[in-house]
Amino acid sequence: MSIAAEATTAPAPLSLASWRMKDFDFGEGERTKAFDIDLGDWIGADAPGDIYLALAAASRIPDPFGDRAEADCAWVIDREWWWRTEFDAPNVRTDQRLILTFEGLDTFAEVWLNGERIAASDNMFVPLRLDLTGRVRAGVNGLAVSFAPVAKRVEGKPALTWPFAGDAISKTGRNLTRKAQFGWGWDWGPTLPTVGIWKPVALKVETKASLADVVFTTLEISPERDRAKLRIAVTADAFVAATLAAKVELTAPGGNLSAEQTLTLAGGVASVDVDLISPSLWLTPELGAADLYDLAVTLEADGAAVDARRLRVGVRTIAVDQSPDPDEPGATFFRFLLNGVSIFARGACWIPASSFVAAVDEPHYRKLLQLAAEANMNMVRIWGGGVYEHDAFYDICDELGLLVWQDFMFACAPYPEDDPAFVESVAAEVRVQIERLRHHPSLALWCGNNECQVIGAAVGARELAGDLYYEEIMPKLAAENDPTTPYWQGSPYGGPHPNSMIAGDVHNWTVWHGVPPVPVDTMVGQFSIAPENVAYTRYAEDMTRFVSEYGIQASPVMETLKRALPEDQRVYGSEGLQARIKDHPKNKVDAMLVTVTGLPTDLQEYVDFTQITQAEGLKFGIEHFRRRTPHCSGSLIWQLNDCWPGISWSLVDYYGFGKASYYYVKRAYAPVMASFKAGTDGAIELWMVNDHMAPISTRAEVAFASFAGETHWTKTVAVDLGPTESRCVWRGEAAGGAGDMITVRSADDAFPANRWFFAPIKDLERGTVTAPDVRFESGEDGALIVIIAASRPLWFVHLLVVDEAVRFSDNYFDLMAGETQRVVVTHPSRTLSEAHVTVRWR
Ligand code: BMA
Repeated sequence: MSIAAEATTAPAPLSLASWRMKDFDFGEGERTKAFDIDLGDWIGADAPGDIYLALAAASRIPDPFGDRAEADCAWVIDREWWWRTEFDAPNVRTDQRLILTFEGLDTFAEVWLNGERIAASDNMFVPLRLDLTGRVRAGVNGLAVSFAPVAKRVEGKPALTWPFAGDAISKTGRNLTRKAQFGWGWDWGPTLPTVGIWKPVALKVETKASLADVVFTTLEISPERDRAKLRIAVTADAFVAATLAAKVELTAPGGNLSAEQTLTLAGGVASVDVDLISPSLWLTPELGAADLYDLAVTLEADGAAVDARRLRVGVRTIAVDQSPDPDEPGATFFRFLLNGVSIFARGACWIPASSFVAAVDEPHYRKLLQLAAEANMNMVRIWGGGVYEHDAFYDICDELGLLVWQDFMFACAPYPEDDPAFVESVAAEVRVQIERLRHHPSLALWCGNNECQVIGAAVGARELAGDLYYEEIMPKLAAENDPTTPYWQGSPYGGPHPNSMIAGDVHNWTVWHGVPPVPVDTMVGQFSIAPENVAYTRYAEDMTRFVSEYGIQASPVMETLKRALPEDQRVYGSEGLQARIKDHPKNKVDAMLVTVTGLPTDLQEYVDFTQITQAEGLKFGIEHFRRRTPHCSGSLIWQLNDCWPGISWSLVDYYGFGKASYYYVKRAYAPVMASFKAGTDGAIELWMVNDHMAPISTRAEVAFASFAGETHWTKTVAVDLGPTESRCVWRGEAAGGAGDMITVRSADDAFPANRWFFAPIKDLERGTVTAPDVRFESGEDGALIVIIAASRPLWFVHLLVVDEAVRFSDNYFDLMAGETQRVVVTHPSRTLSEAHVTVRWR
């Protein structure tokens, strides 16, 4: 997405995709008949679309992501907005009806047809379906949607807040609205609460009946995985008496028809069970291919086709094993079983990919999710403060074999339980989202919320306002509408305390925020961020079952700062830079940096030092959590992406540039991974983990060397690992100092190289750093090969290209003395040359 600064010229003709909009004082729109007045000074807006983007395109506001523009946009949310368009009335026979569907209105909306108010909506996550049969007039019809200022709609409602000073919820009342919560500002995002028609609008003439629902379920997969039992259920909504049938066709990945049947619908419903022999299973990448079947359902009324739906579905079962862990008495597992196989979830948390959620399109999703898959991830968690993503998100996850942990959209707040309309609205939202998403094979878990229970416990709330949803409404609706997908009450949740390490999932914010998992006896807002409390080495104390959040903030690459900041603000400590840091205090990162790199003195050092600390810290954490397989069965990093060009915990920035951490994580998430761990009494241990379903046999070459280029000793270790096994494969003595390192590499490319330093980065004794020899060659299909040869060990070697579409076969790596690395640099459409690439190291 890009924001055009110049005003649009001739406005596009009005249609359900192309509207005009204008703002009014609250109530003024109706008084002045906004649905009828001249459109002369109204500005163009797309549906689905966003008010801020339309305003920026018409030069009414600056680019909202530009330097400190957030404040200039603050007026938008307090205005009443009207959107208008026109449509031609289609012909509607007596056995037909005319249905207008708004997939999503954000948020307090009223719909007007030819000047008459016909409907209202107050939950951006619930579609509005209107039957316009008999209500339209011949010829052109005027359609308008008005959006009231959110503050006017929460005015007078009792505030619901956490009992601690500095609580920002009461001020915004965000928790009294069913609207994306992050819009009111988060500790990684600006305050830009959206308004408008954020999802598609469609007008459809239906004949006799329509398909209300198609449900696809994998009921069972045999232990040998050679048979599967499926159920396909169809519900139709008939509005005239007719004989209904549904033609169901299931096509296997190779194109063969696996099942074909015509079902008679009695009372509008029918279902069929299908037994598949030798099914192509849907698997995560380390287990196999994410095979998809094509399900086509055609609804027939009195023998004629009247409606159709196509779904891409996967044959797979998903469950969460919470049985007792025999090796850690008192603890229970929290591990996903995919087709009965226990997997380690390697992934990250997802936040909306733009503050303007309407504008996130398929290519934007694909870019980010592809990056996640390329970083060896098999799960993403959609965090509860954003939105239920557009369909394309889940389609791409289905294709890539990425499991989705789906939070319901509740985050870090109490939610009203005593307002019947609110309760009803939540129930409708939960039902509709379950119905929309349940057929996706990527869907792994429904989760009640983000951090409501844990913050409630931390602030001593005796009864959590919101439990009605997490404990009653959501589990009931999930069991009724999607019984084969597991439900979990919150993230984190489980055990004697919501953030208990002996059960369920944990958010580890010891590192960064200074709040240890259990027991959480620190009040929110009184975090202890002394360097020794937040050091990333404290991940080693975490004996969690499944860590669903942990992270460290870092600056994006310099190119991103250049795009976001005017030249005079590209200075370490500038106001412009500070405005991109949303966590408090603004220098929180310093406590992380002092023990790792020391504090920066300029912007380039700020970029490098924060990126180094994030990368080293996440590597340390991932290695620890994966060594604990199966006692720990998941690592979801906070956070994969960004909603604007800011400074956050993301691995990939708003534009799509990976930080150093992205490449470190990619290596640490390799399905087969080798890591070192300090043993007791000066010993060092080499651990290996295998996430594949098949055993592996390989050789690990271990070397104890110095930065001066000396090799103290080398050793080859033969390694045999079973499926999903983690084990110490070698233990030895390596009394290294600040000038030494121990390295491991695979003799047969079975796992990425790794190393262990014996001192913090800032204390390493590396002697003189000698520049590498860099050569360029052209590779296949326009690729550029960069050959980097080091005569002395080099660290943090990285390649930069000022284009976020560029991919590197590896980046931000180390080189040993005498080592040469060939990096393949590719671009989807450009041929790259030497002039595009900068090579840096430290
Ligand atoms: C967790 C998340 C987010 C937050 C992040 C960093 O609490 O759930 O709410 O942005 O940590 O503080």
